[in-house]
Amino acid sequence: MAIERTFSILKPDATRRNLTGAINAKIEQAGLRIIAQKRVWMTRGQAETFYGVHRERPFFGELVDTMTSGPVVVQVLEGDNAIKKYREVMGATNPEKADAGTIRKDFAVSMGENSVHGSDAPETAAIEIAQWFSGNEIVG
Ligand code: 3AN
Repeated sequence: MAIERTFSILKPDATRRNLTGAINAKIEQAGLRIIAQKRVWMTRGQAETFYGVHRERPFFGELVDTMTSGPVVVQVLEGDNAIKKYREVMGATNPEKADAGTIRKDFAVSMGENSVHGSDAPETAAIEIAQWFSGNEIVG
């Protein structure tokens, strides 16, 4: 199996409800290592850049509002097939459709406030990690 890195965000709905530790426990229980982590409050510009692929979607404004409504925790996760594994741990985008035991099933409020983000492919993981971390902040 390939050791991969993925980018994760614990969203404002999660930090607001003091769920950082509970979500990190699920991440670590799945065998993923948190090799970089910091708490930041995104500017609108940072959120618009981060979600640039969704710029034309009807929910873009709501997404940027939500992501800038409070602090987030940005992370780099490492492990075997980390991108796919973290998406399994996260659960479906719509928490009503998420499998039992996933982060979104247990913690998400709605489609917009769905507690976590995880990269969807190696190329996007590399871009997202580079937006938030410099090399010496990642200790694998
Ligand atoms: P995922 O985060 O599961 O990869 P994407 O990439 O389709 O999902 O969507 C990015 C983010 O946009 C989601 N995490 C969610 O917060 C928000 N989002 C997606 N679809 C909707 C929707 N129909 N209404 C509101 N927010 C949405």
